[in-house]
Amino acid sequence: APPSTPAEPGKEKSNVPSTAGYSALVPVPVRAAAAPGAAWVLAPGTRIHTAPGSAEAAGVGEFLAGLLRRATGYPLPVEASDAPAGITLALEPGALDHDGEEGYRLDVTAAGVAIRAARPAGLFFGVATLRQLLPAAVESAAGAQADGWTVPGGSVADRPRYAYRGFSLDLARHYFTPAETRRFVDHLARYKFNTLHLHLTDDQGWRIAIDGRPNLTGVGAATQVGGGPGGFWTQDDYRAVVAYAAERFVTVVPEIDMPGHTNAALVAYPELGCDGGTYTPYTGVKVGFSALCVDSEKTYAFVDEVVGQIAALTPGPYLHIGGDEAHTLPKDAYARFMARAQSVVERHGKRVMAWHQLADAAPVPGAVLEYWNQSGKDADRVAAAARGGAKVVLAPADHTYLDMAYAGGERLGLTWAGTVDVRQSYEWEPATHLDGVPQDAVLGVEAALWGETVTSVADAEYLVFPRLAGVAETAWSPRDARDWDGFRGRLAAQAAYWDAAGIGYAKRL
Ligand code: TNX
Repeated sequence: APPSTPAEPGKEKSNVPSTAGYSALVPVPVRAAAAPGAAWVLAPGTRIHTAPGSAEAAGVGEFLAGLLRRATGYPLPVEASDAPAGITLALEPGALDHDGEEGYRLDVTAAGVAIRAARPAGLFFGVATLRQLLPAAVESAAGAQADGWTVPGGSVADRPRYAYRGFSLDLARHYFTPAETRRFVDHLARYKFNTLHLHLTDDQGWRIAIDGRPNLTGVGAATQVGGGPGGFWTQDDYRAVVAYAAERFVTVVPEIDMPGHTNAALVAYPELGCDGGTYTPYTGVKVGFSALCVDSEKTYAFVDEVVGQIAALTPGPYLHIGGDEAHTLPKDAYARFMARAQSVVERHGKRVMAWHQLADAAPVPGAVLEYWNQSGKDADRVAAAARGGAKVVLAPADHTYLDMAYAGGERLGLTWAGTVDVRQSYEWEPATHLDGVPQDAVLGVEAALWGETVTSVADAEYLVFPRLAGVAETAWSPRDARDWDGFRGRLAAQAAYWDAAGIGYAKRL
């Protein structure tokens, strides 16, 4: 097969493979090697065979078929079968257990494409790799390319470095619909993320319906930054997003931010505050001014109702209770609240996740702290909590806050943690980022898109791409395989896929 070359403008319809190739995969795999001379061609008669007896493997097969049918127009039947076919998705528990829950093997020979894994999640991540070995038109709608669906020969052996690979979307500052949110799930699926953190509530809006609390959505959802109409999800909307994410091996972590960041809830139910009921909708971008009344039982009845319903809607293990920037509360009041809120989460069967300020209270055993500050600030507090058994997800604002502007003087993005260009978002090391945090306490990495300046999907994609790809590699790839010069080249090869998918991205490297 010809060596992989980037797509040339105007050449999209040629038969020359324009895949990123084995040396341009993002995130860079543990091992990948091209087999020069070998190649396989996806053809109108190609079949997809999936591990017999596994509904999940069949689901991965249908996901792949859906994507390929859309681009090629081929029928691509999915059949439960062990027989080698065009594309095989095989489960080999036992033999491949050492690849872990999410690892996979991919082999492309003239006979076909074989993806093998111990678990269905591994098959899905193998499919993500296959997408990057196909011509970029695989990401586009029907009719984009009639033929020439060549996959270069070679093999990949791969598994993630970190178990938690997340992206956080802020629906509260500017509302995103379920359909818009699903589009971000699609982006996560391209880059082997496995967690979608939804910031569902904040001062500017409450975005999820809670039975028995109609004002949360009737009043609390009707605002957003800048004064727009806001919006909210019904519980069915939320369930549908959770299911859509699950089909892509993405777990939803819902966040109900408290005791601060609660102005929208206070406007809806003023009795949740201590100030006797004078709250007005907030559409600015300040933080830290609101708080629930921490010594009122009404507050804990509310927390129990909300956490109980969100827990029941959420199959994933974590429930994020925020806990950031409750600047109006004395430290002991904050700690009292967080102790009770954590016990509510546990009573409803979920594991506590919170921003790293929880380190100032008493994290329950097994709690996950999400570190967000810049330049290692607060490392000592997080390290103490981690030594006490807390786990840590790293979302350092000066690297993985995708709402930080790329550079000075831009319309989009904040700059409180400085500007974050593509290199800055990529070049940092999770294992040693926070002094004193044991390496085995680091559960993973998260990119966060806060919504203060983000008014549309186009705004969001501009901030997210290309930086999301770098966060993906930070979270997935082996430490030794990562380097900026290599990443730059791999990243450049992704642009053709984003163009084909209609993703608006910032043209920066
Ligand atoms: C800080 S970091 C916040 C958010 C803002 C964000 C903007 C953290 C836990 N809280 O409320 O939206 O900065 O970058």
